[in-house]
Amino acid sequence: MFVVMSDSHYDREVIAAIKDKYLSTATAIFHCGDSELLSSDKIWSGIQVVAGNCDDDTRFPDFLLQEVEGKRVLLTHGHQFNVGFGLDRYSYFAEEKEADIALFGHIHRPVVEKINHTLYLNPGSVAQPRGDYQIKMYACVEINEDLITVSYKDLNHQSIDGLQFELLMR
Ligand SMILES: [Mn+2]
Repeated sequence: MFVVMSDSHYDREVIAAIKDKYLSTATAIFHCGDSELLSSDKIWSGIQVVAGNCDDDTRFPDFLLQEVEGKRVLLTHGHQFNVGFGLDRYSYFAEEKEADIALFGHIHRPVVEKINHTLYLNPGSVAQPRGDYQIKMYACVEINEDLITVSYKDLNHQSIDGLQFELLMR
């Protein structure tokens, strides 16, 4: 199981709380950018993080590609691919990188969408939710060979109704 959060926008405590809960059990913890913290902050030890459009610190990477539980996981904020207008541009990049799972943030809304052989996942925002779900949230991803389970959680770590997904990836 790995954990994905995004768009914490200065809320350092929420990152610390999620990290404390999962650091010893998760295979990875991802943050999709717009933390507005420094890249040198100790909070990032044990967390993979990328640059968001609101991050002033230019030392965050624009994207990361990491193998987790046998899957190629791509991490980026998404603003550079205009994800607010759909996943077309991001999907070109993700397919070029041969990503199995492509994470992104920026829109502050939960998204789970399979396009071709790649799963696109936005964990929502842990600080400033927008859209239909006005809930601060993050996502837990479980991999069982071809079956991927995505469970969105609120900040009490409870599963959110309507935001539980099982996807068969082939
Ligand atoms: Mn943001």
